[in-house]
Amino acid sequence: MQRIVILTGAGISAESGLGTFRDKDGLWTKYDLAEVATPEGYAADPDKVLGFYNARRANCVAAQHNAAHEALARLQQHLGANLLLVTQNIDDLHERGGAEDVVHMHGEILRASCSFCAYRWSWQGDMSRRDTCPACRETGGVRPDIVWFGEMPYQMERIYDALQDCDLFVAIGTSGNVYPAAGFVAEARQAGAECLEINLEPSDTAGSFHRQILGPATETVPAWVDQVLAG
Ligand code: BJW
Repeated sequence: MQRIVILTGAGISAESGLGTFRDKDGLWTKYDLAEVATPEGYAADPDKVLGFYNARRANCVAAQHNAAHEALARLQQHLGANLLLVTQNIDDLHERGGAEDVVHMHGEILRASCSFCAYRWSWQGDMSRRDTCPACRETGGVRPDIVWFGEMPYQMERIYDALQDCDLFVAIGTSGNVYPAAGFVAEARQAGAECLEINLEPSDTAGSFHRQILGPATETVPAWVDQVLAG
């Protein structure tokens, strides 16, 4: 059975109504990423950052997973440990679509972390500076469990191990702007994997892939999964 690593980005959740970052109406055209997605931005104005993620959390809860999330869950059920599903997305739409083991390399909006003791736990509803960490009991250090610019993404060792060992690397709905995720295609290719990009349009790293499937994820991903499952 072939070993596959799949990396997803904001494009897979776009048709669920969750905005992307760098498209025409993307989040980074409305917000300054240095203000809302860096530890320095959080230190300068925690209320602004918590408010930004409170709104994102509410949007995420209201969104529905789509046919692309469901198709990848179907593939995971078939391939089991031979598929590593890595997402840059902080939403839980892969899980709601039926996926069970998802690597959230940029964290999760439905989790919190403590700036003082690094404890991480599940979180529902709005977050404020008055919240207390259940582990160290300190108040004022609770933040969304999100990987901001300048912070180390989660589970990098597991991801790089899988990239070294896969037959096929597939990037879905990501623009290839943010590292280290943007470098995964080069890692996988160097290790001998076939590299496939599935996106609305060619990404910034399109030239590093062997081939592309272009179109909306809700159409292209289920069709591609059907092809893989048909052998
Ligand atoms: C569709 C579609 C449809 C639309 N169907 N497709 C200089 C050089 C190299 C690196 C650096 C550098 N300076 C700084 C860095 C490092 C920095 C970085 O990469 N900066 C860049 C801006 C250059 N990276 C970091 O700081 C990271 N940490 C790090 O590097 O640690 C050190 C390290 C060293 C060595 C090894 C490992 C680590 C941390 C990055 C954290 C990113 N955080 C964010 C925000 C937090 C989460 C949140 O608020 O939601 O994560 S940024 C934002 O971008 C978010 C996303 O996960 C991430 C990627 O975006 P994505 O998913 O690609 O979305 P878009 O909008 O860009 O693209 C959408 C795509 O979908 C498009 O292509 C559309 O066409 C497509 N699409 N509709 C199919 N219907």
